Amino acid sequence: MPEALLVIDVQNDFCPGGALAVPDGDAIVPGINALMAGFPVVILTQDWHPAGHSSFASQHPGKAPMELTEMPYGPQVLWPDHCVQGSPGAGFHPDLTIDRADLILRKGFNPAIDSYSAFFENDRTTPTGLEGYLRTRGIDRLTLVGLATDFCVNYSAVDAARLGFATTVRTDLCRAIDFGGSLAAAQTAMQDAGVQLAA
Ligand code: VGL
Ligand code: ZN
Repeated sequence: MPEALLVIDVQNDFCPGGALAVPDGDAIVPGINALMAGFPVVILTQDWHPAGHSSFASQHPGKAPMELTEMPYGPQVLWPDHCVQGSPGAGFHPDLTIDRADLILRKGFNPAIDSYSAFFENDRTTPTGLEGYLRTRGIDRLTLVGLATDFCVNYSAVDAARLGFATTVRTDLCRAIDFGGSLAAAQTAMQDAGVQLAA
């Protein structure tokens, strides 16, 4: 059965100079491009928020970016405005090879719910459709790379493993935001879910 490479959120806003820059986020692009050559299926994800998204601190008076708030679906980190639909920051890093992608999956478009995972929104129940796409194509193994290790890569990998996909994260081709212990927590969560961490 084929294996897919899932490239998470390699977008301008998560790279140096972007609105939610991940340190060294652009350093992984050449390695990801090279890795694509070995996979029969390549899927890209794109964080894709409407302006005024509920995960933006700007929508919560008195709150600053990186503070926590309580949403109907649970705790939510509040972010700087980022990856607004159609903005340059939402675009893929210009050096990322996007032509190899069979599918570009957008997520985070629901104004009321964030979506770190490529499989489920942050209510942990609303599906994005990716599971059905993979299963109907007969894909049962996934390798994940991209940004950020501790948020969208972590949530996507944990969901993938829980759904029964044999899941590997190439940590050398990921970079983390890493605040408040988020990277260590993500590593534990991925290991506990049975995700293979490889470098
Ligand atoms: C991400 C925070 C907010 C990510 C997306 O791609 O890891 N992090 N939106
Ligand atoms: Zn986002």
